[in-house]
Amino acid sequence: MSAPNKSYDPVEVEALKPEEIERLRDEALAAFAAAGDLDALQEAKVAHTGGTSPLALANREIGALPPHAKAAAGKLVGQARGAVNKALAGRQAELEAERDARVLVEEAVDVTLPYDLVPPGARHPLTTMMERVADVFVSMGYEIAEGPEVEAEWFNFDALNFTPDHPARQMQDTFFVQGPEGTTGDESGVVLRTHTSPVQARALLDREPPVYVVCPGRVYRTDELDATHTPVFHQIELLAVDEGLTMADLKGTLDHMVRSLFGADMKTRLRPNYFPFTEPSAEMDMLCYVCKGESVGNPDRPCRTCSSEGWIELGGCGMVNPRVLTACGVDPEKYSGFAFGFGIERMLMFRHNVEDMRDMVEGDVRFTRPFGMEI
Ligand code: FA5
Repeated sequence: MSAPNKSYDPVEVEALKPEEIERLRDEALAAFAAAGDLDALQEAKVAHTGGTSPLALANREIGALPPHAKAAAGKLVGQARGAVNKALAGRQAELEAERDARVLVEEAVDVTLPYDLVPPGARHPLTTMMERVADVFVSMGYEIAEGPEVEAEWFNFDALNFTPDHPARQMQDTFFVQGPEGTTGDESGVVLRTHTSPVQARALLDREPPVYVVCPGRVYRTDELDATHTPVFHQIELLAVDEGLTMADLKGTLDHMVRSLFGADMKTRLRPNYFPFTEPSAEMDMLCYVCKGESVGNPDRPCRTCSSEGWIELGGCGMVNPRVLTACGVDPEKYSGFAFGFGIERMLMFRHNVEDMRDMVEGDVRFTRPFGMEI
């Protein structure tokens, strides 16, 4: 700001002389007109209307004038600043309109162009689910083991301690593969495997203990296709055989699996059951991952996922029956093992609220698309 204005005359203040104010105004108008784009206009705006611009500084000089001189000086500077702001707004509008018109041309989409009519494929959610489960065990050091879907009856039943008259062997449960001409279906000794457990026997015959394998695969049963059953479905089997394994190792492994797949606060429980190839055997349930058990006895908070039971049945498990170890050439005095197996369709149903298992086999992309395009 200038020194005190002794003559009290704004004309004597250099910055407030009318010709100086006009010059500053014209300079600003010329700068705005010359700005070729919005960035250049922004620079000109700061230079000519900012807090340290010459016109702003001139405006501050008014404060030092005596009262009678302030009005005329204020009018002079105010008119100049008004003209500058008006020119700035006008140029801003012009440049924005130019930019919008340019973007419309540059970014135009030709909606008449042909598009890719065949969308890229993705793996079926059952496959990704099965791999996700297998990955949990691979990361713990387990090896993937596979076996044939057309399986010898010996591996599917005998090696697993199914007695010759076990009901599961009957034609109403098992698909028998046609034998040589003149034999009945169930005399061929060949079946479509009814579970992934025969891979247990194959893995033990192929390897020396310790054995840690996970066996994902397709299995077959003579079940009717309905909302909760399909004649062709998927299971995942786990087998560990080593010295000193106990039910505690089985329980810890199951807990680790459900925590990895459903969250850190998950757990499992075991209920007594019977399988010929495990002794003792158990049915394994996992805590309902939706209500975490809070729906039990709580009518205000019903849970559709577990029908308010708090637990979801997952599959079967147990300690490998010593008879199975013996049939596969493993010394049951030295080694013990645990195994478990469960259905992937069932896991997909409750993990993603799928109400009807038939949707998984009908091949309608409206079912698979919400699962994403995982390749
Ligand atoms: C077995 O198959 C045993 N092998 C599991 C096992 C492995 C027990 C290792 C002990 C040790 P189960 O018959 O209960 O058990 O079948 C296991 C799972 O397969 C069931 O829990 C269910 O989820 C699924 N499942 C059975 N039948 C069908 C079907 N028709 N459609 C879809 N899933 C099915």
